Amino acid sequence: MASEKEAALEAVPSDGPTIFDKIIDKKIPSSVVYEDDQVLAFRDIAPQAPVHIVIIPKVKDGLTRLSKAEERHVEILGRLLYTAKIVAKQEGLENGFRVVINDGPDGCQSVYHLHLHVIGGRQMNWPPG
Ligand code: TR5
Repeated sequence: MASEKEAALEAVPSDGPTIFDKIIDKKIPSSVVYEDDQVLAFRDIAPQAPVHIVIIPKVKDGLTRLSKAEERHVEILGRLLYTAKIVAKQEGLENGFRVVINDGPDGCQSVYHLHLHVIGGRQMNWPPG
């Protein structure tokens, strides 16, 4: 199986359905940590830290990637970021955490359904790779 980095390098930007649609529809299992009518947060299948959660909008509405965001997306973008705070608190990340959005090939994005990564539970490094 390809590593996540390899998957990202091979991923072709697309507007079509992704694996996240199946996770939203519960057609494939995921470890959900938070859900409301607009967003879903679940544990990353290939965690990069003790805590690694992916937060997605339930309705993609053209938001394949951050660079496709338009004015109409402002509310859901705020909701996603606020959910990062909720999830980090739930996970006990009082000492801090990192929020990441990978955009496009250069950003190492592998799934073309906008998502935030909440990563924590260990000391992060800077700059990122
Ligand atoms: O590389 P980007 O930023 O696009 O992030 C996509 C993330 O989705 C990666 O960190 C993957 O590890 C994660 N991912 C991929 C799959 C998956 C998942 N997280 C939870 N469950 C998953 N399933 C069931 N299938 C995946 N292909």
